[in-house]
Amino acid sequence: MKRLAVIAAAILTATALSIAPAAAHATLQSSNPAENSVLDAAPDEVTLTFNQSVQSNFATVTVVGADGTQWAASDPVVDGSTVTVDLDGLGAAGEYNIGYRVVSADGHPITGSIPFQLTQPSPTSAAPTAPATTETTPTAVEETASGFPLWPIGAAVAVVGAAGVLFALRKRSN
Ligand SMILES: [Cu+2]
Repeated sequence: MKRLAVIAAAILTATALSIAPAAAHATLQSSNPAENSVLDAAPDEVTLTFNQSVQSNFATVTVVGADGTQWAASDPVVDGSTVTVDLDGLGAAGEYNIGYRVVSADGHPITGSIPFQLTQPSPTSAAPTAPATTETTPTAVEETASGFPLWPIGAAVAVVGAAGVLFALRKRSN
């Protein structure tokens, strides 16, 4: 009877060990932005947190807008159980989707998607954010509100003025 108990224990242990790897692959625990979250500004980065370390290679993370534009601004960085990708702003307000594929420590690929919403259009760093400088002043001077260019009038005034000066100088030298 004692031998039977030992065999039974051995079988149970073997069964438990053979099941364990199948249950051991990583699963997504949380993310930032969170699934179905509603944001009024683009985050600086997207972070995915798994319940265990994932392999540092083979990770892909995409951040895609409703029009298919890709917004991830870096390769994913794997640090143990977290995977991070930079964002350089987002686009129009609307639906976005974080897609990920990582390989867990047991070799199984883990894929998923995390939708979230942006309520305000996001300026990217490529958009001009600097305050207006004197560079924009000539445009403001040369054009009326309707966009009619005033520079020909300015040029005509300058030509007439120069002619007047030349005439005056010539008259004085005579
Ligand atoms: Cu697995």
